[in-house]
Amino acid sequence: MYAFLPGFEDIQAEPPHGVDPHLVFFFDSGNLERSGNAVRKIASHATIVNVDHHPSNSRFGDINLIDANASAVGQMVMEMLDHFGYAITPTIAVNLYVALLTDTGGFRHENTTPRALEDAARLAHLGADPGHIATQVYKMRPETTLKLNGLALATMRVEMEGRLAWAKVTRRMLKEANAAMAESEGIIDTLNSIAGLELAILFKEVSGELTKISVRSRGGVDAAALCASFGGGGHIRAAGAEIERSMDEATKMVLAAAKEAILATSPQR
Ligand SMILES: [Mn+2]
Repeated sequence: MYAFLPGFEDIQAEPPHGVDPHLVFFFDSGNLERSGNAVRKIASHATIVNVDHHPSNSRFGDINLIDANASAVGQMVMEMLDHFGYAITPTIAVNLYVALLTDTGGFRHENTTPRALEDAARLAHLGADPGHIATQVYKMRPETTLKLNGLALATMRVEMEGRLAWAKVTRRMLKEANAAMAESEGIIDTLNSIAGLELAILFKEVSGELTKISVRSRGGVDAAALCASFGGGGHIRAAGAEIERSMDEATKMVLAAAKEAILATSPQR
């Protein structure tokens, strides 16, 4: 999906062999775990710079730059480039624009602030093409993704008089749709488009003992707090967690906690 980004081919999942970095930057990572396997290869003598906008950031760096008011970490990178006097080239502008576009849900989430739109306009002036980028980001889905969406949405349940909606993605569905789990990314936002909804939850069956959840809140529930009670985190409106339980067990636990959280807030309508 993001292979069109200039420089994408230079990204490596792990540091090259024999390289012992003394300075490591983390971007948009609320905790060390979220950064994957490569983290284990970073020696303890390395200086870690943690650049993030998640309020729940665990401040794992030696230097922590946390701006919860930034809509995207890309904006913080923009500020850093300005501060240190680096020019924003068209290549950089495209990458930063995509950061802003995707972290604001296509300029639709609550974090679509005047500053986000101003930064986006500046990046458009500097060489990012909004129409072209939107096509690359939002209109390049393989058929398998839509097939998986259809299978998952068929499991949708709406409860609590329309306040809560949830659905599942199982390994069986992945097989049937010939899709990868990463293709389930947009399903939670489709759930979250139901009129009057307060909380949307998607359960993803990674294995028999591991279930991932994605949560979106438009009501009084703090999605990050709900996910934190299952070892996860994120933003108030969008959060997630990885739960070392089967799909059935995780579904029961999370739905019970979600209903309790919804009842603890006053109805939105
Ligand atoms: Mn982000």
